[in-house]
Amino acid sequence: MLNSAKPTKGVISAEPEPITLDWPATALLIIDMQRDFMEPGGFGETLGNDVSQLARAVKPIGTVLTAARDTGMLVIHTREGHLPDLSDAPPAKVERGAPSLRIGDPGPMGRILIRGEAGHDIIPELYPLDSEIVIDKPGKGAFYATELGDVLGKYGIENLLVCGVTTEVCVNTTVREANDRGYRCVVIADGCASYFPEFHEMGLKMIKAQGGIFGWVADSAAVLEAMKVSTT
Ligand code: C5J
Repeated sequence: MLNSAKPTKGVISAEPEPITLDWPATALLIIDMQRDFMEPGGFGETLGNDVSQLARAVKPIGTVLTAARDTGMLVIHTREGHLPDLSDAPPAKVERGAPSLRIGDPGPMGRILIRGEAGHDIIPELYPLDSEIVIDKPGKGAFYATELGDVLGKYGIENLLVCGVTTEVCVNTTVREANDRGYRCVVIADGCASYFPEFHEMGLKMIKAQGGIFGWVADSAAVLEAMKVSTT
């Protein structure tokens, strides 16, 4: 093609500093926007959390997801959960604490945090298209015991726009894993949320501190702006 109208690069106004991304080498990675974390009766609530704290991330993620779909960016969704026989769930995880229901117990949305159950599914507002990739992960990090690294390699991805829940748990763990593997991670601040607002703030600060020790942090508006006005 002689003159593609599609911008290939964009500068995101991020912290600790702006970052230029090559769009064909960038994927949107949406972490664990599952009913089990977002809705009453799921895993998050069994741990004693106020799940309404997470709702604020849905709209910003939706705007970036729409832009990613419009521009043909690779979109990857993750889901935390376990096989029905719990063979991939370490006892140290299942037996921990004193939740109202444990992983694998029957709950109002099916068995808690089990693949294939209603609670394990992604919320309707952000439901993956058939063409999008869904990575099932047994851990907090999206690279541990998954095919994510292979998928990113296959598509030539070097940069990740990361959002989802929760900021300090699965988002942070995944960003740390990705950073060690050489990916540039831009975390979408308002596209992440925590049951603990102070952990959300600190989780973002930990990523962007020390010159961006784990990555960059930007609002969804800055990401959208870069996708729109990027240089060719
Ligand atoms: C948690 C997650 N919080 N997706 N999982 O257990 O952050």
